[in-house]
Amino acid sequence: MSFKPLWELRAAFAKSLSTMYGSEVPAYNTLVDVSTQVNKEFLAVHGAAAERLGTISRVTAERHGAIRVGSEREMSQVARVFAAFGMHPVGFYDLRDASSSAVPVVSTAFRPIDSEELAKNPFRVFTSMLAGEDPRFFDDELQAELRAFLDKRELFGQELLELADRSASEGGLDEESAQRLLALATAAFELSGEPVNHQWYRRLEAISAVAADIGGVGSTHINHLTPRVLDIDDLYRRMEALGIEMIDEIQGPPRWDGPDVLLRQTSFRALGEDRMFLHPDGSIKPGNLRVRFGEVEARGIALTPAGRDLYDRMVAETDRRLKSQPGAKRTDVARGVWEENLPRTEKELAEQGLAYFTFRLERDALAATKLAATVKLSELIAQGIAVPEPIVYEDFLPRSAAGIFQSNLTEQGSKDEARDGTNYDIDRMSEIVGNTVIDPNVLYQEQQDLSVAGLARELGIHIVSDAAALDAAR
Ligand code: OOG
Ligand code: NI
Repeated sequence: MSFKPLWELRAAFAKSLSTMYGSEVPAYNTLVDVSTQVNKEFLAVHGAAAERLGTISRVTAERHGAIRVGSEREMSQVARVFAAFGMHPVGFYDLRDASSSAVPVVSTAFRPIDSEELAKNPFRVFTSMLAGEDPRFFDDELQAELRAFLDKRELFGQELLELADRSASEGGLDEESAQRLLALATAAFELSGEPVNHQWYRRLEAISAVAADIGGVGSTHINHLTPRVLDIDDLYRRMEALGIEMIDEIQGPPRWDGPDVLLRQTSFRALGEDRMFLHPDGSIKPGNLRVRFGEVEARGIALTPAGRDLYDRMVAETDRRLKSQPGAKRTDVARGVWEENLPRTEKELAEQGLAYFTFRLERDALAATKLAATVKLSELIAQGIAVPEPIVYEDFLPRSAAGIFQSNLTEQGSKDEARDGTNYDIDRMSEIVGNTVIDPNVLYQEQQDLSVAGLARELGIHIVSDAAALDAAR
């Protein structure tokens, strides 16, 4: 019987969720069709340059999903499910303070971590956990009720968890077990038809719609599944032309004529969906909930911590200018800030250590130079000997994530700012998940270092970073 390795399981899982989500949220299919069309045309116009941040086959199949769970127990279980597909926790996001509305969650993303696995299929799931003990949102009484409600429900059955553990430890599954794993895992993320307890849901909703979506129902569900596009501005226009109302703007960096960095995202608002509600008098009546939406994204180059600092400063500068220019469009203001501050070429980004790259040796440039035994990476780049090839950003942005949550809320909810929040950080999240939550920068840096080491071998020299050269000179 044929054996399915993790990456094949992961690709099949993304596909199976996509089919399921498309049947539940038909506008998602439109989004995927338009994305595919945009990518095809972009490739036709730009040729090989279109594939600098991933091959067209990777990009076409590329999705990220988002789910929300209620408790530490559920978080540790979902981690086991994702491990079955070679998806590991990367990055920590605290959305509680990243938004003006009440978004009481802390998050990580499960994704493949090495470059070959990412190239085969990069499926990732942004996974949020309700911060149910945070007193700014939930008083003692509600905390206890939430705990009791969440302790009783079972999101992932024993058979699913056992199959998942086997897949993770054996690096895949036989065909028959693989089919079973896929069916059970997909079903675990389907919207449940079970009636929603009206009183309980609305009580949580008064505090936070996100809390109600997570803790007000008996199961979890994928709340969006995001395709990747090569030209998000083009996609945005086409969706609006089709009469699908998009949120006001594209989040993240503005469009400009320099390199695309990090992540740009936009979405259409959650659509009203019919759901059945159980009322206190025992009657079951139809109602309507808005929880699931459609998001799309364009990915750029991963930034180093120095590049990320610059990015954060540019965002702050954009905010500052917007305050003094009411009525101006954020993206226009941001473009001006970008043009003043961000290098316009990949080569400069690499030379200044602002973004992550792998490097290709350009032998022609070598002929003109005599290299010393130890050379700074930035010099090799400047001389055109090390040609930078971008490493794509595989992660998320807290501000955009908060914006995505927020754009789908009708009510602000409530938050008691006078109280101290529960402490969560990447280490605490690792304990909860039951595995180390990896710092994404460590992964990008490793990929870059490996490439630089290969280059050094080819050239028979030592290559040092600018920081290391500075240290040595001291
Ligand atoms: C997750 C929102 C974050 C993104 O792309 O930033 C996210 C959620 O709505 O549960 O998916
Ligand atoms: Ni998303």
